[in-house]
Amino acid sequence: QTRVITFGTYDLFHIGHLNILKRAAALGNHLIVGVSTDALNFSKKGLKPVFPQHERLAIVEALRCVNEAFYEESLELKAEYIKHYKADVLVMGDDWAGRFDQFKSLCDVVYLPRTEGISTTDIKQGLAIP
Ligand code: C2G
Repeated sequence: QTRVITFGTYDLFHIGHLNILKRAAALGNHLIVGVSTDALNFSKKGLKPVFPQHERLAIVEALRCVNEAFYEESLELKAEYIKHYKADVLVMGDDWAGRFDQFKSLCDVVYLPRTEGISTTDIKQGLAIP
């Protein structure tokens, strides 16, 4: 049993989100996803996601490649989440490359390349959502 954990906001869920979750799932046999809360996003970016946390969580946990999903309440709790969910591998997109190396004492840390040409920010700009 290899348990994989990853984190994200997954706002305006798009193909880049699906790609990284499928690739994360393929690194083990149980995928756990921390979905950041509206409050965490607001504190991080000063912006509320377009979709509220219960909808973002519902979409992520309904995916066939996802076994469990939970709310990521704070960036400071990563070690706690890794231990609580007994994760063997932490996966993040390479926009975070190097930023989670401190967890290498707890689990493997893998950065996967992002999907080119799509982002929540671009989608919002294309739709003229502020
Ligand atoms: N992603 C990707 N390709 C894209 C867009 C996003 O592979 N074109 C990946 C990101 O690298 C990340 C995941 O999808 O691993 C979720 O992306 P976001 O929702 O933007 O998550 P973020 O706001 O970076 O939150 O604790 C860490 C944070 O919660 C991460």
